[in-house]
Amino acid sequence: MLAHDHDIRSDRDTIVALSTPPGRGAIAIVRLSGPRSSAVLRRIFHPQKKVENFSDRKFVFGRFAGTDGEPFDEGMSVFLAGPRSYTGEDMAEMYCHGGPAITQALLSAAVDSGARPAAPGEFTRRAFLEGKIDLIQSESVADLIFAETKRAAQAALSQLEGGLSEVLEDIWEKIVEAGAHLEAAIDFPDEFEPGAGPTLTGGPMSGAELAERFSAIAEELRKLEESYIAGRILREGARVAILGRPNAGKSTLLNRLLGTERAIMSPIPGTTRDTVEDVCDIDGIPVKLIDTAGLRETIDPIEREGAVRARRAAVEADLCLVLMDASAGEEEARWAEGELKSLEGPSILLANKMDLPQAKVPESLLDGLPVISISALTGDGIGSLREAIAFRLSGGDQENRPGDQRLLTRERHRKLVVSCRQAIENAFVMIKEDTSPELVAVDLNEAQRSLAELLGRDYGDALLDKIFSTFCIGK
Ligand SMILES: Nc1nc2c(ncn2[C@@H]2O[C@H](COP(=O)(O)OP(=O)(O)OP(=O)(O)O)[C@@H](O)[C@H]2O)c(=O)[nH]1
Ligand SMILES: [Mg+2]
Repeated sequence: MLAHDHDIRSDRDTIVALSTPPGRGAIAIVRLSGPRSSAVLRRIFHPQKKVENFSDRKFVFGRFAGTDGEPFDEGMSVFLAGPRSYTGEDMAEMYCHGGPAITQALLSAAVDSGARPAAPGEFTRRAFLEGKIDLIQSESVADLIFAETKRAAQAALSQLEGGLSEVLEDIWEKIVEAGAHLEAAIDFPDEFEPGAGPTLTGGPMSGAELAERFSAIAEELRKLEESYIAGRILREGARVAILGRPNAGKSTLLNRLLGTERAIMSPIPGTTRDTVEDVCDIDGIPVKLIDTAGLRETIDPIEREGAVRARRAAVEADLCLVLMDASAGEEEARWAEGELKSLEGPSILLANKMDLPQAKVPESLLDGLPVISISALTGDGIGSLREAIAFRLSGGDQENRPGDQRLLTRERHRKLVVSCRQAIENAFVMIKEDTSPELVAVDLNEAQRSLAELLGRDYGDALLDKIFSTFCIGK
């Protein structure tokens, strides 16, 4: 089904929802969208000064009343005529006092006047169906609301403003252009030479030129794919586990990074027995830090279970901080080295307790492995550690900041970019092997189909249900 192939507007319900959080607050906002917005508004809102019609975008002061005419609150209302509104339809916003009894009465009054309660994300779904925003932009509305840090919000905002969509539209155009050249080859097979065939700018491309185009497009798609790790981490947050032997200072480091005394610290080895987690903001990235039990050979069943949990935390982490006590001598350093090598995912080696006079990072270790020297106790080196964590979690790529507009942030995006890239790569191979243009065109169509789904030019109700069900009601 294509987005704009039928008029979905005429027979639409008018929907109503509380757009601010439930509970008590100074003000609550109830929104209406749909063809009867103005009629519903006029039934339940009575302006202090008589206004014939609510003029577009003009705030009016008055009283809210039920269909029985009994007022129950006073406040402001504004009418927003479509298509220049969020949903593209006629809308109204009512600003009442933020108490549950009032908002409930207002919602009931709206329903009694012909509106129906909105489903989660239904306002944004309408904005999408009206062609105000594409699917990626719709998703970014939810990302903005759920953003845990300012940087995550900035990345979502840039997607809402069309940053990622523009990149994808540009790739779409390139595929369409290549397709047109291919069509020319299909229509005029004997003239599949540069300069011949129908009027394409510069004439149809040769097979070699097309192959070059395909490889450039595939490269662009691959870069986008790589951005997914950083994008996902920004949207969902990263898991960072702290690993080390007992007494290395893991809990002290956790507390230092969090800025609170979250975990118990003590000179007794084996203090932490279970994992302890909390969230902090590291250079704009939402990071869940996980303190773990010290790793050592033991017969104590509780400590063993602690170690199992520490290992699990390491496997599930996006980044591991391997902490060694730099004052504990060579053996500790050898342990850290072995640990680091056995970890499969990204990791950072830390030498702790550098404030102690006997602390030393063995030279042999420095040769091969980068190590950051810190004191979890005094806070020395913590700034560099935060930078290193942020750098690793951004995929080592600081280029796109602060907008991060080219980041893929959802698995849905990644999957479709991968299938688009694979189709383009197939096309590349086929053209290199002189396969008939008709077959190459099949792959180009496939590539276009993936992008169409990504941008929401091609969608099914199930896809929309899945995306918008995660939204708040009233958005
Ligand atoms: N001098 C110094 N002492 C530290 C530093 N970091 C931690 N300590 C001390 O080392 C001891 C152990 O610290 P914890 O943070 O409890 O160590 P841990 O790694 O969590 O230990 P377990 O939970 O037993 O595995 C405490 O007495 C801390 O005060 C540091 O940077 N310098
Ligand atoms: Mg501990």
